[in-house]
Amino acid sequence: MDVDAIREDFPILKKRVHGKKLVYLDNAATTQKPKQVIEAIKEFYSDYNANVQRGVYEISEKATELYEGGRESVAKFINATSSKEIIFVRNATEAINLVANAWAKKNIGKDDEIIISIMEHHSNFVPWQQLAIENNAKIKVVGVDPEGHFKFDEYESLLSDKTKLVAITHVSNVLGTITPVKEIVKKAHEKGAMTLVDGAQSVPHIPVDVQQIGCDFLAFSGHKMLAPTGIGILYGKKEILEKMDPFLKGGDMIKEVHLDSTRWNELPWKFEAGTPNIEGGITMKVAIDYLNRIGMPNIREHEKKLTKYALDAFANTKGIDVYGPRNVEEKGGVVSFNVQQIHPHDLASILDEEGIAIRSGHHCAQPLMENLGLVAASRASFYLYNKEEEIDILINSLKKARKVFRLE
Ligand code: C6P
Repeated sequence: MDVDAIREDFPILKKRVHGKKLVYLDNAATTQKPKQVIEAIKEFYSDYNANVQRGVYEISEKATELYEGGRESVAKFINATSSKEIIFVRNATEAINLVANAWAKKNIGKDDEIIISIMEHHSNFVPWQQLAIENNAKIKVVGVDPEGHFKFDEYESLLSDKTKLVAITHVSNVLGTITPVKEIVKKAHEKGAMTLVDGAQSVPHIPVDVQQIGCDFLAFSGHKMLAPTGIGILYGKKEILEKMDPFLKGGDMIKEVHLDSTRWNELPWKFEAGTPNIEGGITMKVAIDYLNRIGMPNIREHEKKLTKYALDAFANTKGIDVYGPRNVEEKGGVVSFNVQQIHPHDLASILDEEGIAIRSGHHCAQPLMENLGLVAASRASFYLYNKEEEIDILINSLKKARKVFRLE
């Protein structure tokens, strides 16, 4: 991978912050956009901006064709059997809420059980917690071991005939833990339970094949994989989506409307009420083409190298606690840490002065933070354009911060 050449495609990486070169290490929050994506957005608005699925005129037909091309490209990227299985939504959060409202509300009742893990992002936790409260169902939570691995034995012991849904993250946005989703799905299906995989932190970083995993639903966001904000994806197995009623109702999701009845549209449009994020759908293809040109296995290898480099560097720096697995085979490109005696928010401000962007806080995973006995943590997360020298800059700045706080 020619990282220097890749960096040339990302205009923002040339930016200076407080007079320093931007070191962007917050890729789990959102990724930067290559000029190919930025240009494609500009081209849409300059050349063929029109609504989709409606107009019988040239530019609307072009917009529709490219928007649907985006869907095809997503389907291929995750190896869905058909583009009918790809629903465009705003983000991973909306994708999960769609399943909660359009499937779970009807299918999960009193005393039924939903299994999640303690690592879930609030997006894959709050919808299930609230549904359980509304429908008198129960939430069962799989824990992690001291290194942050998913406790598979505990998961097996929680599964029962009452389990109706297993909703699990593929990669933790805090610990970086990669969960054994294929095995998790297999066990859930043996009990007749449905499965949802939160792929927000996996699809952008590791090759993901929904047929191989076998999950019923997969949720992820375009903005974490080079595409713009406001476009997300719900993958669902066709036979399941077909049985589900729509979540949002209005234009586009209908076939026929009469005063006293409505017939729903076919998949996938049944779930896409109203005017969608057209440039988002179109540029999903541009983003995916970019990732495919570099190659997802190469991106994964690159992130493994960076993560190992970061873990070794942290281990060789005084006064730093690191959370999550140490073996990069079991971990995505996410390293959460604390500098002892410095609050993560203070640290993030000091790093900002050095041009370094990291995230600090609870990372929208408060149950996990509580479980780890932490109020907050700092997090560096990597992508295809990051370099080892950026990790050196981070480590040097952490040392500087320790000096500022008179810890060295
Ligand atoms: N995590 C982070 O900094 P949205 O916001 O809908 O695009 O993605 C939600 C989401 C769901 N699951 C996981 C595992 C996630 O990490 C996220 C988003 C960002 O960690 C923003 S809080």
